[in-house]
Amino acid sequence: MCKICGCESGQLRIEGVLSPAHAHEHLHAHDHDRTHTHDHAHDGDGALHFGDGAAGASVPGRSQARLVRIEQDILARNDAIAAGNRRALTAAGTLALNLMSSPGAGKTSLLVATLQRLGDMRMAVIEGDQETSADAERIRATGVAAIQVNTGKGCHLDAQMVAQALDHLGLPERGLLFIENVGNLVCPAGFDLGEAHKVVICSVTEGEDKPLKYPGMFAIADLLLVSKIDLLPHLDFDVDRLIANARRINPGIAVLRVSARSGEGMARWQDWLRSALALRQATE
Ligand SMILES: Nc1nc2c(ncn2[C@@H]2O[C@H](COP(=O)(O)OP(=O)(O)OP(=O)(O)O)[C@@H](O)[C@H]2O)c(=O)[nH]1
Ligand SMILES: [Mg+2]
Repeated sequence: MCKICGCESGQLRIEGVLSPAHAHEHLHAHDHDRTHTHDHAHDGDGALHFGDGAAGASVPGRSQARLVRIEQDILARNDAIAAGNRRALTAAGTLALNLMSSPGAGKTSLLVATLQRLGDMRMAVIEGDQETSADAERIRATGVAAIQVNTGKGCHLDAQMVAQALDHLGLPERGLLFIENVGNLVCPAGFDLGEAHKVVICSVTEGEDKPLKYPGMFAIADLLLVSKIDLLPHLDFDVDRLIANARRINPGIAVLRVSARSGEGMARWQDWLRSALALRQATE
């Protein structure tokens, strides 16, 4: 059970080249100061299966006060692990971005187009979805390393999942780490992963009102990518109204308009990424 949003978090699976079936619980103490606990089982097909771990089992019937305390504990624990991730990423000079959107807004398509254009940079991708490795396979087809995290019934990535994924993926030193969160405009906003920037992607087919209806996501994002702008000639969508609504929630949010399909806006997005990475390295 996800204590924050009430969705069920079932078995977590992180793919990779792993040892045969066994299950254990352990504490990782990393030399780069990331420390976390988890329980997981490696299965025969190389996938890594995780139990509820930090979240624990569901607690139906407990008092509201206790639920609030559990939520606070989970978020505090998540924040501590996220801080460890952030320290490791900073030490490696890696710029990590947490890409969030509703399902199908174009996160993976945008990533594929981005990776193809930034071939000179060190990059890696963590893909979050409830099921399938389809998005990680799309990323790997570009030649960039990717690992798929399947959250089962869970609706968001958390910091521990990212820490564990990085154990298998490795950090792209002095490069870019893209984390594609589970498609969901609500719950991913609540979980710090240790990223440098949160990026919200909103496609032009979703309606200009999304920032007002889902303010939490737009409030915490540093950058709004308005995606699929090649479709605008076929729609009534008013991009300026979307941006005005986003800035009612978050006056400082940066905005870029992009199309993975036509390539429009991709140069500015690449510039934004290169500048953010340069800034990160200048402040190391
Ligand atoms: N016209 C147009 N279609 C796009 C664009 N980007 C993505 N799509 C289409 O939108 C659909 C969803 O794209 P994905 O990239 O899989 O979206 P996603 O956000 O990664 O989806 P989830 O991971 O399932 O949440 C696909 O049919 C894409 O072909 C774009 O720039 N223009
Ligand atoms: Mg995707």
